[in-house]
Amino acid sequence: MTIQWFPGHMTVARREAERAMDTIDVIVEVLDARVPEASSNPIITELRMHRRRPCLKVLNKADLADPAVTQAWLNRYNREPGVNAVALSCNQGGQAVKVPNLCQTLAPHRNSSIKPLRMLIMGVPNVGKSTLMNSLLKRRLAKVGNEPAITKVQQRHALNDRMTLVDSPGLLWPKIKNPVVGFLLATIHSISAKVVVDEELAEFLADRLLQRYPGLLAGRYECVEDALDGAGVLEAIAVKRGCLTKGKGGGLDREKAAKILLTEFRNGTLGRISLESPDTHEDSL
Ligand SMILES: Nc1nc2c(ncn2[C@@H]2O[C@H](COP(=O)(O)OP(=O)(O)O)[C@@H](O)[C@H]2O)c(=O)[nH]1
Ligand SMILES: [Mg+2]
Repeated sequence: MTIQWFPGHMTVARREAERAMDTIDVIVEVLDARVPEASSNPIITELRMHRRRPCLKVLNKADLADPAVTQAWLNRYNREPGVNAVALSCNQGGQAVKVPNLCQTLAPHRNSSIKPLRMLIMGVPNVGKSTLMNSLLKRRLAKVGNEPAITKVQQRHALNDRMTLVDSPGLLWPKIKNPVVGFLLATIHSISAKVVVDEELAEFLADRLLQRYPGLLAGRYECVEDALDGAGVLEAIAVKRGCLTKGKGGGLDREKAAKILLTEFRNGTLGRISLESPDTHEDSL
């Protein structure tokens, strides 16, 4: 699977991001803590390196990720020059308030009303950029939704008299060559369901879960002994949850089972799960 697309607003978003970087001091790159590397957009890295902008990596949705793995990612990112990393759940009361101070340490010279600290929020779709923005501004400005690409315009807001924030639309890169990265992005709903088939995606997820968290699968779906691969896991879910296709002698409804697995992963019902670790991650190019 090579995911290739050129939706107009993504191209525009890249150009706008490039321009926005000229007039900001720190990039706040929002990542999904369950897949921090797959949700790192190589275009953002390229643009910030080129413009020499420091970066705060926010590993968001940390409530859904495996805490030990998240810590390993933080250690790794905090070793990179010009980078700070923090794990957060932006949707939980007040956690986001740490963000401006962490940005300030990356650009200590920008701390007055004449030279305010200018922060730019970036990231792929659905990682929680609008949620972070709203939490910092303590009001509902940006639309929040568990669907890709809801934010479409760039907006600048004053946080206080020494700090400003710019929101930017979800930015993906035009050609995702590594199929695993494509699947990981679809798993966190960064790529829309129209591009990837649920059944194929759920099978990929089940395979990964068998490798990384077999105990969670066994506990929830009682499926480890007879399910040795992803397809087997989906069948076991279909049996356990009574997913049957309509009609005479109805067979197992694998699509319904796929949706159950995806939903229970995405909303955390299955447990706290990280789909990649610093020593096993995929190359996002
Ligand atoms: N569990 C969890 N969900 C979150 C968190 N932050 C955001 N979300 C949810 O993730 C979805 C996408 O958030 P949104 O802010 O619209 O993402 P954006 O596309 O990057 O702007 C929404 O359903 C949010 O409620 C978090 O820290 N934990
Ligand atoms: Mg948004």
